Amino acid sequence: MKKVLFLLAVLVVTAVACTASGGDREAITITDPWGRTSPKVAENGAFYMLITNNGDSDDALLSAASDACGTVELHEMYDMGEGVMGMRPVQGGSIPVPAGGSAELKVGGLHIMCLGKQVEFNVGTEIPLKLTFENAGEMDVTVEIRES
Ligand SMILES: [Cu+2]
Repeated sequence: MKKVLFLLAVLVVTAVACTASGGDREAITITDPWGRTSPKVAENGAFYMLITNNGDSDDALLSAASDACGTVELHEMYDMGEGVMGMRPVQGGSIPVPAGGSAELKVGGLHIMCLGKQVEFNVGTEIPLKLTFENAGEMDVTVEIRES
């Protein structure tokens, strides 16, 4: 019995070591990826999430892709003047995620734009989304569609 426990302990330590030595890939964590419901007639939708960088080097979200969208763009909201808000592709083409910091994609701010929706965005719909980071590489997340 003691030997079995020892083996288990070794396995656990090995698993933890592997996770920790993965370099920048594990430095990025995605929290609560979600999007709002929208009817079929709405051509576009937006995705929101918190991107956290626990690593030692700056990273940036370069692009995103999904089979549920014709095209995916990284957008920001901006003041078009006279209190009217518009949106446009982010300046510089990427969203910076500084080392030890985060980027918050939220309603009224930065967002991932799904242009040419291929599916209905209903409550509970799960949208597969591939994120590409400068350092962390590609990450697959599932966006949950809900009311807010
Ligand atoms: Cu947009």
